[in-house]
Amino acid sequence: MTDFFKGIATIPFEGAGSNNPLAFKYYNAQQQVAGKSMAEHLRFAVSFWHTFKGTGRDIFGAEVYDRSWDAPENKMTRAKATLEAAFEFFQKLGVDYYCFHDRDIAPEGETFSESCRNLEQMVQSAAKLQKDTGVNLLWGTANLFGHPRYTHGAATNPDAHVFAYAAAQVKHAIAATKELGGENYVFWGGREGYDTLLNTDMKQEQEQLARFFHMAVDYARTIGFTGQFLIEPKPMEPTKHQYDFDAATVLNFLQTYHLMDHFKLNIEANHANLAGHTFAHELSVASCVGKLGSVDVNRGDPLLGWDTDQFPVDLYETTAAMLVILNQGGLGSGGLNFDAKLRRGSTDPIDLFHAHIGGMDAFARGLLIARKIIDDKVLSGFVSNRYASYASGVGQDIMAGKMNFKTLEEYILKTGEPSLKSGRQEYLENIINSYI
Ligand code: XLS
Ligand code: NI
Ligand code: NI
Repeated sequence: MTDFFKGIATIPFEGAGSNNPLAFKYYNAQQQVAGKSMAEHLRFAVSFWHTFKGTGRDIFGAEVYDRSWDAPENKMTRAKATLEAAFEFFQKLGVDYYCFHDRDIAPEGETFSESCRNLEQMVQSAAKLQKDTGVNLLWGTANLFGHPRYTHGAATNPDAHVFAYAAAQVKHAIAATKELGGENYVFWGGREGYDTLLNTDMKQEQEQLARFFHMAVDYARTIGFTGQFLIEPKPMEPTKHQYDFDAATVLNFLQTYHLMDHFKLNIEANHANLAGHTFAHELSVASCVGKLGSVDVNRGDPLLGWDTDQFPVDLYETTAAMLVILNQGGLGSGGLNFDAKLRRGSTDPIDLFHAHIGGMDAFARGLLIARKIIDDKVLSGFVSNRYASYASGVGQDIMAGKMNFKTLEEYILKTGEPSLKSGRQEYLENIINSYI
């Protein structure tokens, strides 16, 4: 193994009593929880962009991190070193998956062809590292937002030439994902949105986006890529209004443009909050209709209105998320991807370990707590009781389509006023507290 993370060994599980900061207190990969190992339940992935390409740069200031893998002058040598550092990190942390954008692992070239050659070369290196380590690709995606050509969007660009460029780029990104055995391919809307309606034809742009997705589905079929396509909703940033605003918006888009069969959703915690929703709400909207495919785990800051992408630590949040995930029987080919970055002031490579260990422990605890809540039927018992009136009598007839407004009026004339029953929110909150 390489030695980019000097002095850091493989992170062991030591249990809740340990005070070793470089050990898991709750995440025990092999521990069985309801018939599956924790690793199988959680399917953690590390995001290449934040963890290995993050520099600490923000809108007010320059790069702050000094990373040994980022030192080589030559772009491709630097890309190779970064990839090796990444696989050293995955192994030491003990995760089974990672995620990348095409331009994270391979630098943009002078020409389109050179960019493709760079990507192909890095895919070869990644394939070898995957084989040597057993770490796999959870999902691949294309960076359709960083380069100036995408200033006005990629698929939603008013210039068809840019649409074509994006299509050509995604063709290679899907092929790269297939080559590396990626289990999913993600579309996050990047710059697919608008800043002002004064220069924007919203209907035209959404039709372009739909065309783009159909082409992706068709291309995947021609090369035999069988991974799951995912769309990642986000309401704003970088554009003022993104077309993939939230889960409900994306589901409606998929329905409108006949794409429902081909896509699921990748829900991100911080994006949910930016849309004015809780993380659990967005997970539930997707899960309700069988469309929760994967999750980007992170957290925002209630005092900051942007995508701060902090590591998850809140047990109420991880528990609520794991309740949704367990109740739908797991994430299938999806996983929990740490789309999260260090704070600018957390400057050292060791901080990357602290951050991921904390996030993994927070989700391991969420898993254990949610499992117990489900086993004890504390919520499900209450909820099914709350809807019990639909299991028999008039409620059953309503759901079976046997009633109409006229017959229900007759029912009311006979039975009169319904009785008001408490929703017991505080009582339920106290129960959740007692499990955490
Ligand atoms: C940005 C998104 C991005 C996607 C991948 O806010 O979260 O990181 O996950 O393109
Ligand atoms: Ni994000
Ligand atoms: Ni994301």
